[in-house]
Amino acid sequence: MNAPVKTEDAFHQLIHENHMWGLWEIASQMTPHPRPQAIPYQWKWSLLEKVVRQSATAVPVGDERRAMQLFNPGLNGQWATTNTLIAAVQVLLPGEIARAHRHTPSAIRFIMQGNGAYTAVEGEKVLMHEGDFVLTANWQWHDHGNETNETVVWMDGLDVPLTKALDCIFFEMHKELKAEHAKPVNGSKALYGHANLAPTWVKERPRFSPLMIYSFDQTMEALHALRDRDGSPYEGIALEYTHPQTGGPVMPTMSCRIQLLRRGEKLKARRVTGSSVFHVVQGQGRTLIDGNAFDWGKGDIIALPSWALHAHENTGSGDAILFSISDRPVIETLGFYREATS
Ligand code: GTQ
Ligand code: FE2
Repeated sequence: MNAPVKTEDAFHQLIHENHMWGLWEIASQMTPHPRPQAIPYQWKWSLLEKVVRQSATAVPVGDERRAMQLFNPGLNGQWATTNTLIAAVQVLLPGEIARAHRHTPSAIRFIMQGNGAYTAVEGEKVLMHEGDFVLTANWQWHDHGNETNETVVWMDGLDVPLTKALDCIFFEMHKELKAEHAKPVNGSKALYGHANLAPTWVKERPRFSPLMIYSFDQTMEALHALRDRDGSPYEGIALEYTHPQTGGPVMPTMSCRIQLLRRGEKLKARRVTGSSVFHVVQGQGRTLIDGNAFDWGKGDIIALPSWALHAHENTGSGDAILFSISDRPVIETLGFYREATS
C-alpha cells in the first residue's frame, strides 16, 4: 500500500475551488461490491393501517392522490423506498375520485383491501378486487374512482427514483376530473387475459404489458397448481407476472412477482443486484436480511436494497404469500445482474 496522499495543500484547495477532485481522493467510492445508501426496512401493517385510516380524514382527495409514500430512512428524505423504486399505500373512500393525470414513471397497484373500485387507464375502466395486480404504464392517462360502499386500500409501486435519476420525469394533469371512459370495462382482460390465446387482429406490441389487470383468482390457481414442486431454493414457488405478447416482464423498468412459501418452508440465503419491495399478501414469516430478522405478517411492506443477503422463511401455520416488485429488467438489460449465496 502506498502512503495516503496529502490533500490539504494549496494544490488540492485550487482544484476543489474549481470543482475538480482527484481520483486518488475519491477512489474508495469504487467499492468492491454495491454499498446501497438505502437500508433494509419494514413498515408494519398495524402502523400502515392506522396511518391510512387517519389520512382518510386528515386530507381530502384533491388533485393529488391520497397515497402515503414510504421513504427509506437511509435515503435522506428522498422520494424513494429503494434507490430505484417508490412504494406507497393509497386509500380511496366510497364516492371519491382521484383526478385523471399521466406521468412517465410507470405504476403498478396491488389491491390490499376492498373490492370494486376502479382505475381507468387510457379510457378503460379496470375493476379491482383484493389481490389483483394492476398496471398503469409510462404516460398512460389514469384516474381512480370508488363507486362502492367500502373503503379501498392498495399498494402503489412506481419507478419514480429511477425516472428521476435519468431526468425523465414528465407529468400532466387532465383538464377533466375523469378522462372519458369510452372503452369496454376490463377490456384488456378479455383481449389478453387468457393464457395462450391471443387476438389476431391486434397489431400493436407495446413495451409494457397490454394486459392491465392480473386477477388474484388466476394468480392463486397458478401458485396452487405448482405447490407440490420444489420451486426455487431461494424463492420457493415464485412466479413472475408476464407480458402476454413477449413473456418478459410487465414493464421495461419493473419485474413483479408472487411467491408461495409453504408451511414450514425455509428458503436459502441469496443476494442479487437490484432492489425490491415486498408486500405480505398472506401468512406469517421471517426474512433475515444481512443478519437482521424481520418478522412479518399480512399487509407489511419491506424494502430490500441491492446486494443485501436475504432469506425468507414461513413461520406461520399456513401458506405465506409474498408479492414483490423489483428493478430487475433494468439490471438485466444493462448487463449488471449478479447473484451470490454468501
Ligand atoms: O395513483 O396515480 O403513489 O401518480 C404516486 C403517484 C400514486 C397514482 C402514487 C401517482 C399515483
Ligand atoms: Fe399516477
